[in-house]
Amino acid sequence: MRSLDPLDLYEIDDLLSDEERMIRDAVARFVDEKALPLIPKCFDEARFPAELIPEIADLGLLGSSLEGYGCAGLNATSYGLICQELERGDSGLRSFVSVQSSLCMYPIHAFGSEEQKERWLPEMAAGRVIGCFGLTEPHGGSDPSNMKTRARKDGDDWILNGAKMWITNGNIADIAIVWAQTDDGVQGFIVEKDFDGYEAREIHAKMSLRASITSELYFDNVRVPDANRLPNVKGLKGPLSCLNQARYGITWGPIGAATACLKEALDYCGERELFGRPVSATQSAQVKLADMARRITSAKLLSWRLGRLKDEGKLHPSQVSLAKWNNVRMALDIARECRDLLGGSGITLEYSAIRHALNLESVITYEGTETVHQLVIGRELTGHNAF
Ligand code: TGC
Ligand code: FAD
Repeated sequence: MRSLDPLDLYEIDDLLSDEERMIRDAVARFVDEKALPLIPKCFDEARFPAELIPEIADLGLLGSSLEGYGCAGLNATSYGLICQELERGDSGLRSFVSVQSSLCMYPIHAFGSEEQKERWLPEMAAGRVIGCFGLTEPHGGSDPSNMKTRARKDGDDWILNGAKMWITNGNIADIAIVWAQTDDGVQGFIVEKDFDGYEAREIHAKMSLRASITSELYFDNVRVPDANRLPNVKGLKGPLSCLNQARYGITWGPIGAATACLKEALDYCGERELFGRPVSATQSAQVKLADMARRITSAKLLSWRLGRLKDEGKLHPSQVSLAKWNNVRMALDIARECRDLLGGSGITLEYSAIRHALNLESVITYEGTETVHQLVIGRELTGHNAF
């Protein structure tokens, strides 16, 4: 009987096109050769490896699923595989690309004027302009309809006041896509880093996503020209449709983190001999490892199906919620279990399990907490809004 690849028991590789496999393998090489040698030290020092940005851009990973304006125009599965491989390295790398691509370039592409697209997108695809996305506010991110940041019209300009919290890339961003309440509903503004009254303050002492920058943003009477307002969307569906794009990618990312953990646990338990046999020859280790393979396989099939639905233009936000909930929970549980299988070694940065577990504590909270996604599914099933 042929033996199966322990990291792909269902031969899901065969469901991918040659191009999709080629893209995945190129990102995997970058992660193995360039990112992983840096990441544990960056995590230890709480530093984002900004030196990787030019190569991430050269690989075409910024705005990869957008058409035109220097973007690669890849399909949804390819974008997912990019997220998967980056997060096999570290959730912080995937976060950087998610925010730049899905939360900053996507809204300019989908809702911006032609001038805004031409001004910002090629520079962002080249990694020369970095973006951040300001939706969450200090008083409660799950309920963005209670938005207090406000923009009021003043002649041809807007005056922006308020604060945003937990903003990825905040302190390295050249522009912030800021969502603010106006007399006409929620609107999006491109705030440039040197606008008077705008300030980003880095959040320190994080125990999660340490190789990523997280900031607070402050707006004190910031004057924003109307030319920097995204003209083609009003209402919360603007930011929420950006979240749809990013959450789709996030369903794939944790598959990478979980696969890295499973591989590490298989290697470790195969070599570690206790009571006269390898740990991997014990029933309890095998049950744990088998359960990980089962959950990773299911997660891969969910994301693969989502990718095909997305390319067919049939993706529903509730489908994304189900996969974001399932796949992040899967990876968080697996990372914690692998940490345990590694014994004392599992608490150091020499191995990746604890780093992935700590990172995934953020991933399960951002882009809609686990509870938010459960309630989206509950509403889809029952028709009752339980928020
Ligand atoms: P509701 O107020 O009823 O709807 C407002 C309008 O939005 C539309 N809509 C959507 N459109 C596109 N995609 C979606 N997923 C959408 N969900 C809703 C809706 O149709 C409506 O349109 P219209 O035309 O009728 O006005 O909103 P709701 O009741 O559906 O939403 C409630 C809830 C709780 C699900 C929503 O507020 C929510 O998702 N809250 C969580 C907020 C969140 O996820 N924040 C994330 C911030 S960004 C981030 O975390 C980045 S981390 C990045 C990284 O580092 O990787
Ligand atoms: P809250 O909304 O206050 O939630 C607190 C608790 O209440 C949670 O357990 C939640 O599940 C629960 N809860 C909420 N609603 C209900 C309900 N109806 N019933 C029962 N329980 C409920 N945001 C951005 O805009 N841009 C970014 O780039 C960004 N990057 C981030 C990076 C990191 C590292 C982190 C940690 C967060 C980031 N966020 C970003 C913010 C993130 O989206 C929010 O943290 C998230 O939406 C939750 O908001 P909150 O932290 O205010 O928690």
